[in-house]
Amino acid sequence: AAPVMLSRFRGALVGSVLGDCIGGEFEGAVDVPLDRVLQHLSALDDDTRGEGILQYSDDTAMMRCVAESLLTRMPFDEHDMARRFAKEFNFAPGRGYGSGVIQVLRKLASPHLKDVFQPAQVQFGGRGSFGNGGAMRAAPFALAFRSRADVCKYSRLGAMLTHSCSLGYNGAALQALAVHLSLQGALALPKEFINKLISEMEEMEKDETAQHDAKALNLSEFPYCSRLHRVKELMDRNSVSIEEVISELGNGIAALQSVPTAIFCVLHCLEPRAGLPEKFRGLERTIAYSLALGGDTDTIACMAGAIAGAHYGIDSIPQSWQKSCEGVEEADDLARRLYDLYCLP
Ligand code: 8NA
Ligand code: MG
Ligand code: MG
Repeated sequence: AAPVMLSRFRGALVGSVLGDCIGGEFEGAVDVPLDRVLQHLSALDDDTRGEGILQYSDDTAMMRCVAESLLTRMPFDEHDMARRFAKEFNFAPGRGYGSGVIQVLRKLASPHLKDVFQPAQVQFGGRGSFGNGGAMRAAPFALAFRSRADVCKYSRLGAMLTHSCSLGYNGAALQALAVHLSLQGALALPKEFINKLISEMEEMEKDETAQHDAKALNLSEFPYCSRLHRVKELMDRNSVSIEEVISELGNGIAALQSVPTAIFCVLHCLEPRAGLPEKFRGLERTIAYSLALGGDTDTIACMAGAIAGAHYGIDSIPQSWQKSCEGVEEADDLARRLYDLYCLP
């Protein structure tokens, strides 16, 4: 039976945290043999392992700020969200933030700052960041709003607090939309799921700024749409190698090289896959597969974990995995509170 909506909400935020915590092991690794991934995952089942729980990184730290801000200041309060990002960074600066975003977070801490979008706009010579930091924290927007238009609008604004390049904030909107559609059961029809994302991104990428940024970065005219078309092509193929996924879609810290990749991981793992244990259910397969791609593994697994968690629900996530990761209970609580908000008339 399909999971009920509350289970999907909880699965989305818990799945996101698990991807971050479990994926942290391989962040930045060029080559991650599947054996090592499976070893890492089977250690989660071992109660006697002495390593303690896996810590979350910037991905979860900022996702929690987004959720808390949405819960207290619906629909969106940029000052409140910016303040939470700055406060969290000041409280725990060592969570693996990108080198650029640290400068923005320091400026956001200033009580004299009037325009909270300004620090992000001066990044990278005024071009703004195209990193995946807006997308990695976007899942709560998918839970907070009922309409796709609102999910898009507010996830983009939320990302713009640190990522003013359209590749950065449009990547956040793509991730939020993928989680949103998944919550509604849209992954039952994978082709329609990807087609819907393509048509949403066509609208977004028609925008003058998006066209300008794509040109300035030497990308194709509709960068996300063309990646999503590649996702669709890879979906149609019987066998796809890890190397092909990396070269066609990427595994890097840019949103363009990681959000479509995370979406592909979810779609590819809807069915059992050779090399992955038969006992693995969908979310376990998705996270395992995301790690095997290497690169920005915590963030790709975090984004794929949110989309997959929204599809399979909380009950599909092994208890041993949940117990092994820092911040799972808090994420679960945030998801329940967002669900309560969603149920209000
Ligand atoms: P960000 O905004 O600092 O962007 C990350 C990086 O992307 C920057 O430091 C730059 O190198 C590059 N970049 C972004 N925009 C531009 C641009 N317009 N021109 C040139 N270079 C650019 O941080 P973020 O929040 O987007 O973070 C992205 C990822 O990096 C996250 O996964 C986060 O965890 C972080 N990170 C990655 C690693 C790793 O080894 N892969 C390590 C630590 C942190
Ligand atoms: Mg991280
Ligand atoms: Mg990362």
